[in-house]
Amino acid sequence: MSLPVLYSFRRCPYAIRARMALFNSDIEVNVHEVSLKNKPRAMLDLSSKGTVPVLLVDDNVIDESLDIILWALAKNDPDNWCSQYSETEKQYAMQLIRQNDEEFKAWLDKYKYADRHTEFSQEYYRQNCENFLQILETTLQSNTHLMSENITLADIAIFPFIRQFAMVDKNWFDHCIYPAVRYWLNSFLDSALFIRVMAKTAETKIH
Ligand SMILES: N[C@@H](CCC(=O)N[C@@H](CS)C(=O)NCC(=O)O)C(=O)O
Repeated sequence: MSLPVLYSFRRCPYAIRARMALFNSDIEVNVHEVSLKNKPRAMLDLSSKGTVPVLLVDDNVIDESLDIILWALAKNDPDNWCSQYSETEKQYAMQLIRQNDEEFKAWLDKYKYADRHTEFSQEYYRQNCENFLQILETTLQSNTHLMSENITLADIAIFPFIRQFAMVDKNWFDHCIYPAVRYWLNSFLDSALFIRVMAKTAETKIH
C-alpha cells in the first residue's frame, strides 16, 4: 500500500500543526511541498479549496488541518495530546482553537499585512491580537501549557500562529508584556519536533 501524501507548505501555520501531529503520531507520509502561487493540479483535483494542508490517505482526502490532527491522534497519541482528556476538556481545547482560527487569525492577517488594510493602524490590529494573547498569558501564568502541565492538541494547534504573530515585529514581541506566552512559544521553537518538521526538504518523507 502506498504512503499517505501530504500537500504542505513549509511556513504555513496550518501545515506546521498538521505535520507536527503526523510526525508525533509516527505516521509516515510523503510530504509534497507546494508553491501557493502554482498549486499542483493533483492537489486541486483532490480538494478544490486550494488550501494546504491536504492529506490523501488511501482514497480519503482530509483537507482541514484540524481534521488531519484529529485523524493522526485517533490512530496514535503516544504523548496524550488528546486521549487523556475528558469531553469537557476537549471542548475547551476546541473552543480555544476556534478562537485562534477564526478571530485571532483574522486580526493577525491584518496586523501582518497592515499596509493592505489602511483603514486602521498596525498598532490597532496588534491590540486586537492582544486580546487572545492575554487569554493565553493568563492560562500560561499558572500552567506551563494551555490545558495542563503537558503538551496537548491546543498547544500544537495554536503555537504556529503565535509564532507568525511574533515574527511580524520581533522586537515588540521580545519586550511585550506576555512573558509566559514568549516562554511557551520558545519551548516549541526549540523542540526537536518543531525543528524536524521545519527541515528544508522539497520532497520528504516524515518519519
Ligand atoms: N482551514 C484550513 C486553512 C488552511 C489555509 O488557509 N492555508 C493557507 C496557507 S497558510 C492556504 O493554503 N492558502 C491558500 C493560498 O494562499 O492560496 C485548514 O485548517 O487547513
